[in-house]
This record gives sequence, C-alpha cells and structure tokens, in this order.
Amino acid sequence: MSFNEKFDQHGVWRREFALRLKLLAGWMKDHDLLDAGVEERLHRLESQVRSDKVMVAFVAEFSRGKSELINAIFFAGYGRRIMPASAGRTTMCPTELGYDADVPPCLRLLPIETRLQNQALMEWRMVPEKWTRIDLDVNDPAQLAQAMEKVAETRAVTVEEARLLGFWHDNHPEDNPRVAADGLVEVPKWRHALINIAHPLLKQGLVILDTPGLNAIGAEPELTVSLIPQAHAVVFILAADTGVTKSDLAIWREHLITEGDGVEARLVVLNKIDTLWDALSTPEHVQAQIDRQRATSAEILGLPQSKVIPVSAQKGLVAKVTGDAELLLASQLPELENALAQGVMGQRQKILRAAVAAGIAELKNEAGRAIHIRRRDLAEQMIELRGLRGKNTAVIKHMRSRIVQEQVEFDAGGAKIQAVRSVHLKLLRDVFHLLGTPTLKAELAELTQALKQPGIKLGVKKSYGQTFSRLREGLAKSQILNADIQSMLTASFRQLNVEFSFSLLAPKEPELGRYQHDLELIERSHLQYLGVRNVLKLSQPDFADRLVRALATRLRVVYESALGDVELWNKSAASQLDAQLRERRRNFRRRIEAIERIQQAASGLDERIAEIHDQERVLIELDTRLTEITSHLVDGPGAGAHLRTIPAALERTDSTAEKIAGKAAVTDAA
Ligand SMILES: Nc1nc2c(ncn2[C@@H]2O[C@H](COP(=O)(O)OP(=O)(O)O)[C@@H](O)[C@H]2O)c(=O)[nH]1
Ligand SMILES: [Mg+2]
Repeated sequence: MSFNEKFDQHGVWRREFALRLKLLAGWMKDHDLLDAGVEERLHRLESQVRSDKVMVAFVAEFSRGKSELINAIFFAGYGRRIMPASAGRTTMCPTELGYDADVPPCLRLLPIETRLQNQALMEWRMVPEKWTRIDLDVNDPAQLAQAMEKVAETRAVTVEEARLLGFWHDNHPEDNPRVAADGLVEVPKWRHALINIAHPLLKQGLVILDTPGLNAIGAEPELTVSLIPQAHAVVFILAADTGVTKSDLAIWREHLITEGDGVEARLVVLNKIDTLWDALSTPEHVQAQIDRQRATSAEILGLPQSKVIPVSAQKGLVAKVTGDAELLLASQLPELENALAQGVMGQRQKILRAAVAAGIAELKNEAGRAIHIRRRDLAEQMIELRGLRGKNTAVIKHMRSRIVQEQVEFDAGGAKIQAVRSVHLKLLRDVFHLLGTPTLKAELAELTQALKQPGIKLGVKKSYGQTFSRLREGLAKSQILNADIQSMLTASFRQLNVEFSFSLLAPKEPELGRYQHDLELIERSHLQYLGVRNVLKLSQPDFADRLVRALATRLRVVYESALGDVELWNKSAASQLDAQLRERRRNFRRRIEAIERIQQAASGLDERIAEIHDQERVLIELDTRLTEITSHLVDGPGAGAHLRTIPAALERTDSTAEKIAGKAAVTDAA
C-alpha cells in the first residue's frame, strides 16, 4: 500500500469516527447521559481526531531533490511539477503545504525582513496581514506552478544586511553566500511560505514541509528546534551523484540525529539513482553500484543499510505522469512510499487509536455510572412501594412525610458537598498556577537574561540545564499536588458515598509523566542544535531572543495540554457530584409524586410498580446499547458495516425511554 492510500484510509477512519461520535453525543443527550464531564470528553475526542495533522518534512542540502520528491510522491496527479525543482530554481525558504478550509487557496509569503523583529514564526502566523498573499487557481496547474516559483525568489543585499538577517557569519566564511561584483549578496526574499490548497491528502490533514539547504535551516532556529522535531516523519535526502558531502553530514548531525523515539520517524533517501543507470552496463552491474553507494552512505551516517532507500524522484514523477509502469518500478519510488505508509502512517494511526480508545473507555465508564445510579434508585423505590402493598392510608401518609424528612436532611447535607468542592478548587488553583502561562514566562525570562550576558557562549548549556531542571521540578510538583488532590477526592467521595449512598468514583488523575518526557525531547533538540556550531551565533542578541521565543512557543503547547488534562479531570469529578445530586433530587420528587398518586387512587400503586419495571428494562437496554456503540467506535477503518448498523440502532425509538427522558427534562427545568 502506498503512503497516499494509507493516508486516505486513515482519513476515512477519522471521518467515520467523527460521525459516530456525533451520533453518540446525540444519543446520549436524548437519554440524559450528557453531563458536563462527558460532554467535555466527547468534545476533546472529536477535536483530537478532526484536527489530527500528519507532518512530513523533507530536509537536505540544496539540490538533493526534495522538491522533486514531493512532486513525485504527492503531486503527480496534477500532471506536471508543482514545486519548482529544476536546476537553478530551487526553494529558497521553508515551504509548508497544507489545507485550511477557512482560507481560500493561496500562497502566503512572509518577508525575510521579519527576521529583524523578534516575534517567533508561530506568532507571525497569527498576523495574516504581514504575509504577502497570492491566490491560487487549483484547476490551472500552470498558474499553480508559476505562483510556486515565488518560493525561489531572492534579493540582493549588502553584507551587513545579510549578517543581520542571519545569512552571514564571520566565523564560518565557507558557508557565506558569494559576494557579487557590486558587493551585494543574494539572500532569500521570503522567510517562510504557506501554501493552502485543497489537495485530497492535504484536506485530510497532511502537512508537507519542504526546506531549503543548510544555510537557511541554520538561520531559522524554530525550524530545527520546533518544526522538524515535531514532524511525524522526516525524510533526509542524499544524492547518488554526490554521495555524502560535508554539508550533508552537517545537516544530519545538527538537525536530524535523534535517539530513542525519533529514530522510527527518520527516513533516509538516496535520490537520483538514475544518474547511475548506464545503457552500456548490465542491470546487475548498475544494481551493484547502487548497492555500493547505499552501503557507503549508510556507513557514514551510522545507519544499517536497510535504512537508506534508493530512488529516482525525477524518473518516478515522469513515470507517474506518463503512466509508465516499468519506469516507475525502476525508479523504486513505490518502495519509499511503502516505507512512509507502514512506518509513519502505521505508527501515527496506532498512537491516535490508542488515545481514542482510552478516551472512549472513560466516556463509557462515566455514562455507565449514571445508568447504574438510576437503576439503583429504581430498585430502592421498588422496595419502598412493595412495602406499601395492602397498607392503610395512615401508613402511606407516614411514608410521605418520611420522604419529605429525608429530603430536608439531604438538602441540609449539601454544605458538606459544597465543602468538598471548594477544597478541591482551592487545591487545583495551585496546580493551575504551576502550569500557567505566567509561570512559564517568568522561567523563560530568566533564560533570556542568561543568554544575553556577554561571554555566555560557554555557559549556555548550563543555563538551559538550569531552566529545564526548574521546569521539570515544577511539573513534578504539580504531579505531587495532583496526587494529593486525588487522595483528597478519593477520601471525600468515599465519605459522601457512605453518608448519602452516592456512587462517586474519583476519575483517574492526569498522567503528567509524558510531559516530562516532552520537556526532555525539547531540551535535547535545543542542546543538539546549539552543540555544534550555532552556539557562536548566540553572540548576536537577537538570535538568542529568537531561540528563546521558539522555545517558548513549543513549551506553551506542552503546558497547555498538561493544563487541559488537569481541567478535564477536574470537570469529570465536579460533574459526577452534580449528576448525583441532580439524580437524587429527581428521585425525591419521583417518590413523592408516586405517593401522591397512590393517595389519590387505589390503582396508583400497581401502576407505579409496573412503570418501574418498564423503566428498569429500558435502563438495562440503555446499558447494553452504550456498550455496543462505544465498542463499535474504536473499530478500525473499513468497519463501515458497523457504522451503517449504528444509526439504525440509534433510530430505534423506544417510547418508554423517551417518556423517561422527556419527563426528566421537564422536572429538571422545574
Ligand atoms: N537525475 C536526477 N535529477 C534529479 C532527481 N531529482 C531531482 N533532480 C534534479 O536535481 C535538481 C534539484 O532538485 P530539487 O528538487 O529542486 O532539489 P531541492 O533543492 O532539494 O529541492 C533539479 O535539477 C532536479 O531536476 C533525480 O531523481 N534524478
Ligand atoms: Mg527545493
């Protein structure tokens, strides 16, 4: 299966899932199972699946064939080159291809001069008016390709300007651009490009990042410390005609080597194998030469040979456009696509599905608990009513006043519930403080200060180390606080359960360990980046500033999602309390209503008992369906057959169920 097919399949699964989730939400609402905690969880699941992006980054030195490979893998369907990829017309700025339905098809370009200001790239994304916009006509591949040529534009500037923009380094003269006769040097005109087109794969959440060569990557710290490490797959490209050059190796070492997690997501491609094709040699001889190149490249990069995939992007593109199956096979492009599909997409799917399955399990527990409480209340009422059989009016009247008395006592106990709630909130406030933006800002302000000190270059590792150990400490502290809150909740819930015969169960506390892991990855990517030669760039104050800003935007994402987990946890605890209070109040009302009916008519008792029987049956059915629907939800793609059975199951209306739900809604409003 090719990457495109696998990605498509993933998209189908996501759409089906979103649809099923919507049906589930509607069904839950109809049966009054949608409390605030459940709703929040549904909402998160939906946005997690809907907004799931898969980013594939192509990183290499100039002219290795990144853009050509992108054309061949993703855009062959347009019948021509979309990304400029011909000698002398290379991408000069990082270019992201994606799809955002809120923006018309367009190319947006951020001027290179924005580097002189210190906002992070992430922040520039929020100010669309600073970008130059060119509308794209997706039905006109020629116009599309012509517009894309913009990413190859350059500007001539003085050496001083080039230095300010980050393209000139006195300590690395060999990497500097050539000075023309007029004393000017060529630098990219644009800093970053965003391409928005409704290509089928992009529409489903694929984001492709095409990067220029080493010089431009090095000047944009955010690329190295944020975009590339966060990509789900990074394709590093070598060319068979050049082998591994010094600058290839520099990119590999400074920007791509990762230990642990990242390894699976790295693909190394040996492109341009067609340059080794030779009509005068036997195919075996050519293959032997390709194998030799492959082995040498793998050895230099320190990888097993199997990790280097030989292809010809150019022949692959031509073969796809002309429908030449034999050439496509020879280009070996399908092997690369397969590796992307299995490795990258397979991994991504697994992760997303596991997350979704965990969320659904929690959802089911919470909704299941509500059903359980209702059943228990009915059972108790049943005992109460059976006890009234054959009793005279005085006993019935006494029963009524007992229920009223119970209700009064319950309402008086409400203060205890309030107390639990306010202790909970008070403790949470400390966690919110630890994980909040102001705290993070303060930590990073210290780092900025440290990096700005003259002569800091050697102490930079230490400053990073200190900042990150403080951040880790903060996270660890939040985790301890969370554990305290969890024990408090467990104890108070147990007590409330005894006192009010509730069935509260403290929801699972958030697992902050994975955010510790994120911090480690972020620190490592920064240190690796600074380790080799970029540390010298820190003598430029604005470079240090840009670096910290890049760090801040990445950390903010981590902290926001940690905070989100804590909020969800809090919401499910609070909404359990709310739900049980509400159910109990409703229960009192029902019991009193029942007694009143019995007082009014002799047949009232039997009628009410029959009703409770019906309601019990409905609840049992509700529970079965909840299990059914939630287990279908986590099925794999192509489980469309299940999807079709669900709406039917949901549509099957049950008059008694409706009566209960309807009645509940009315009494709640009262
Ligand atoms: N022979 C050959 N040339 C290729 C291949 N892929 C790319 N090229 C050429 O290499 C040059 C640079 O390609 P491009 O995609 O722009 O490289 P980038 O700078 O890495 O994006 C262009 O002239 C391409 O036509 C290939 O597989 N075989
Ligand atoms: Mg290019």
